[in-house]
Amino acid sequence: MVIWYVFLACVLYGSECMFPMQWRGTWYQSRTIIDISINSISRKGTCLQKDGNRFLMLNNVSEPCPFQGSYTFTYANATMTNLQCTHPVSDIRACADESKFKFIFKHCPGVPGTHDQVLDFQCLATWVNGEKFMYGLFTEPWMTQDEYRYRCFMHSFYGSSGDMSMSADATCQGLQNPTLGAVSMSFSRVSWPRSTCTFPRYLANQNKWRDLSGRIRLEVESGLQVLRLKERLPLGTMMYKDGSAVAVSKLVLRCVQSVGESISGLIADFFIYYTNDSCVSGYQCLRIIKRDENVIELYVGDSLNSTDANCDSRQFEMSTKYVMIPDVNTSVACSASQKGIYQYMDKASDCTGMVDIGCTHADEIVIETICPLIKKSVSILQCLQSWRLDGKAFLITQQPGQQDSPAMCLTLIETEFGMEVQADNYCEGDRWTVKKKFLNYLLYTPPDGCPLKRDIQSDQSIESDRLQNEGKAKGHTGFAIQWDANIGVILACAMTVYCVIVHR
Ligand SMILES: *[C@@H]1O[C@H](CO)[C@@H](O)[C@H](O)[C@H]1NC(C)=O
Ligand SMILES: *[C@@H]1O[C@H](CO)[C@@H](O)[C@H](O)[C@H]1NC(C)=O
Ligand SMILES: *[C@@H]1O[C@H](CO)[C@@H](O)[C@H](O)[C@H]1NC(C)=O
Ligand SMILES: *[C@@H]1O[C@H](CO)[C@@H](O)[C@H](O)[C@H]1NC(C)=O
Ligand SMILES: CC(=O)N[C@H]1CO[C@H](CO)[C@@H](O)[C@@H]1O
Repeated sequence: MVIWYVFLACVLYGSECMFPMQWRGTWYQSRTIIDISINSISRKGTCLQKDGNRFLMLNNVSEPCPFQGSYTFTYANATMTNLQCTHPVSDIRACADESKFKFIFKHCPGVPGTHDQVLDFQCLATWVNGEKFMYGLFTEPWMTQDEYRYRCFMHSFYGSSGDMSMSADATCQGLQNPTLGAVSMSFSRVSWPRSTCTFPRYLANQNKWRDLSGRIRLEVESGLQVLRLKERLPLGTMMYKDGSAVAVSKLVLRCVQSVGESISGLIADFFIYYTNDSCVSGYQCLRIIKRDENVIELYVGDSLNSTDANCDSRQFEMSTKYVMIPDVNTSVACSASQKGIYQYMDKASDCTGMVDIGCTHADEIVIETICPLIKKSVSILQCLQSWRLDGKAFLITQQPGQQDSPAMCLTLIETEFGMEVQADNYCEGDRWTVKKKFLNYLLYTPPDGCPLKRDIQSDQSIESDRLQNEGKAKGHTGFAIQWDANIGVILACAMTVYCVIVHR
């Protein structure tokens, strides 16, 4: 994950990092413009170290740390004394993001140079040059000067213990071996809780999953004992070389114990050990519901103040819910719903129009909207998943050609008035708890399937003429619309529904 533009020496010698005067300015390089300032090059990063004519460039993008997990450690601050700070012991806490951890240094009474301090650390590079090195920065906001933030480490981890020495400044000078540096630390690993379970096998049918917002990714580690929820950085913040967005771990979930009865294999509850983005670890409950082969719901419960594997429904009342689908770039036929061209009424506005499900393209829904004041608009949705459950059809849809964009879940329910269509983010269109609905339509009459040959242009004008000429709205508690004989007379009570436009 590192992009080092390194013309570099592995062992670094400190010197002021400035580019030669004749380099500075704006340059034209293979059809792009690059700016070179006193110490940075656009698109490459900031100069960290200079060694003769070689420059070590730092880019924001980080690298997994060479050791993972949580440790306790004792340390000596050689700038002050050779005494070890052993009581109390200090800690290294794991964070969800493998490129970060948290140092918790403790003050030992009577040992000079020891202080209570909590320091977040980020690994930027690792290399081997005889000894193993790690380079990174303390990300505490109050540390403003780079000389204090950047440090070099020499480390040696073996089994459940290890040694690491830290440099006195931002260079790697003065590190002699993993037990001899300005600060030297001696580690003991804190093991993860013992696991007696694996997550459901179908999670591994897909390499990666995404949620409907498009921001959250789920990665399943081989062995099915660890799940990683990653959040995609806002577009443009950081990109990999291939142009895909960078996602950072927000939450790591380790299976500890399977709990409760699995209802027909569709609902599974787990007692898990989590590590979150604030480098806090603890226990919580996780419910995984399989809605379809390629559609799962995750309910992540609150942190538990207990190590008892007790996950009843109460643990999920306040939980965070994610609907996940495979993170792939393919669409499916919108087959859960009957194909056809339907007339519709928008229950949240005065707009009406036509919905073409699967006629133009099997994997597409085309919505043509006519509103009193605005001229006709057409929107296209592509089906990513399509399934039926309890007589309802569910379609997860997205605008075509935008893989990372938010997806909507359409719920289609047959009623005596027609087919209710609602859209939301959680496939809860059939539940009363839904707060945000993106659309709420009533579709009329079973269609005659798809026309054999559909000329969209002429169809559009015929349909829109008919809507304008023959559609008559009458007042009723809500309102009722009378259509021509082909369609039949259908009454619809409009409910009070509000429509929230997708934000973010
Ligand atoms: C080591 O001692 C120096 C001088 O007191 C102090 O500035 C530094 O923070 C100490 N290092 C650690 C890791 O406590
Ligand atoms: C991590 O978990 C702790 C304990 O539950 C919580 O207080 C904290 O807000 C969590 N951090 C994040 C970023 O979710
Ligand atoms: C959590 O557990 C600790 C130790 O048993 C107890 O002291 C604390 O009061 C508990 N906190 C809550 C919110 O239950
Ligand atoms: C996804 O599919 C679209 C259209 O087929 C294509 O243009 C795009 O490059 C694909 N994206 C990825 C990441 O494969
Ligand atoms: C601050 C900085 O140098 N950011 C760069 C990190 O790397 C990406 C990809 O190479 C660049 O696009 C950023 O400008």
